[in-house]
Amino acid sequence: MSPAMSPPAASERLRTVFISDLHLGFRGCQAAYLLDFLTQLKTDQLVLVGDIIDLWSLKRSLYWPIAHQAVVKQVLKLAREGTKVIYVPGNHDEECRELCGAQLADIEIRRDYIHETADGRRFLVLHGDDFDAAVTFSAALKCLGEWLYDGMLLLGRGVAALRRRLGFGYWSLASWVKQQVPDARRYIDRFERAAAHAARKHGLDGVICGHIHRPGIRDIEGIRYCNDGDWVEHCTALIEDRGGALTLIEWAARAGMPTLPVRAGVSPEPAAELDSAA
Ligand SMILES: [Mn+2]
Repeated sequence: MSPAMSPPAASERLRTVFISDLHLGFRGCQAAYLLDFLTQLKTDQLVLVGDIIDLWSLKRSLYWPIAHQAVVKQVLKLAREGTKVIYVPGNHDEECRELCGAQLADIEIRRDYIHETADGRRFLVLHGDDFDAAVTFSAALKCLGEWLYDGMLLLGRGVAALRRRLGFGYWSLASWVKQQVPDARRYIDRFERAAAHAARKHGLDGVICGHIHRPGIRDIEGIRYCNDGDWVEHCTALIEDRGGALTLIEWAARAGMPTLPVRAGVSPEPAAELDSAA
């Protein structure tokens, strides 16, 4: 884990936590890590940045194990106990966008919103599928990508189990493969630039999003780009401390669980990702 990702002390109450791409209802969701994270979480605000419940996957096949239900219950418990919870639906849960503006069980549902940090910086917060149009790929490639991605996640689980048995750290096959694909690198770079551009257009200091399953914080022509990652491959959250500093934490490493080669923190390099399952 790089110094940029060092989490604050466990006793410190955070100001804001951003998580996205939980994909509850999808087999790839790392619900055990997620539940562990949410159970220990102490924060004034929790922002759910989309793809929380994977309705696409649930429509294909109903999958709702007890661990996924426990995650939902824990979020509701946090809301009940005083954490301000804001839910910004993504594309996999876009049906929930019809509820934007509503308040359900202490959870505020928003299409997007502007977050002001403790040190006065203003960030556009949205899931990120809004930028898909700016990074067009053919439908065929998208379809193939999605199919490969699902397969890779399953294969990756086998590899991960083997690595655990051999005493190696957690490692994402899907994430590694995607980094090797030049097209995916170009895709992510275009996505990040489109996101930064949207923030600039609104006269803001930065953007906070998810969607591409690629955690990272970087500056793009003076705009702070933050991606909180996902809970399918990376198990990451973007956190704001009491002073307004934004950092990424990788929960698998924090929890003392085997770690993965995350290239997070401030990364000067464009990252790699297919948007298929994003
Ligand atoms: Mn998405």
